[in-house]
Amino acid sequence: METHYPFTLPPLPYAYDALLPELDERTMQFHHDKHFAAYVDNLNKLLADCPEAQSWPLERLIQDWPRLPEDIRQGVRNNAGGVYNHDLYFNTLHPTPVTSPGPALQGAIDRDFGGLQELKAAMRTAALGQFGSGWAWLVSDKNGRLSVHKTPNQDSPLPLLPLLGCDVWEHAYYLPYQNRRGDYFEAWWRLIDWPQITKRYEERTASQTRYPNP
Ligand code: MN3
Repeated sequence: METHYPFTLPPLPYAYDALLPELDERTMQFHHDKHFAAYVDNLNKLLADCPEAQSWPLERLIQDWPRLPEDIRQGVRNNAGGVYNHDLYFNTLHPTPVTSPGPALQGAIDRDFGGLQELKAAMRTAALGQFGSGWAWLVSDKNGRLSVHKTPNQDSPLPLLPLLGCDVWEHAYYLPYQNRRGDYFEAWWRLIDWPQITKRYEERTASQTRYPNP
């Protein structure tokens, strides 16, 4: 992912049918090629006439959108969030996932939740409890302490670092699961790329210089 404008759509890191049977090819095509692509295109259009924000990293756009001109503020909030969230979402799923975190992350999960099944229960509560469109998140603070959150729309938990995000917009699951968000959550959980999440966590705890540090 580019660090600033102009943003381009990263390719899906696996085949469209690679996540079957949990997520089908058509869902992945629409989710990546239409929804994710639209967030990238819309963000670029909004920033095209705003030179002062073209050098801003994506993470700054997500956090400092209230400083932008009023006519693009809400659009940047929605679409910068959409770009960041979907980049994370597709990169934290895997066709043949390793189902357990590495030692550093597992230790933090045990400390902060009591275990992986307790983390899963907290994520499920957040995912199913988000009214309407939004996300459930596993995040790390700057000291490596973990917590679970939910956000509406494409809002981000930044500056808390998102390690893992469950997209609960209907476009993420409606074709295969219709109204059964809980079934989608269980399928999504089976696809989590724990080595990738562990790497993200270790980078976070190794370096506390990430912008902007809470
Ligand atoms: Mn989505």
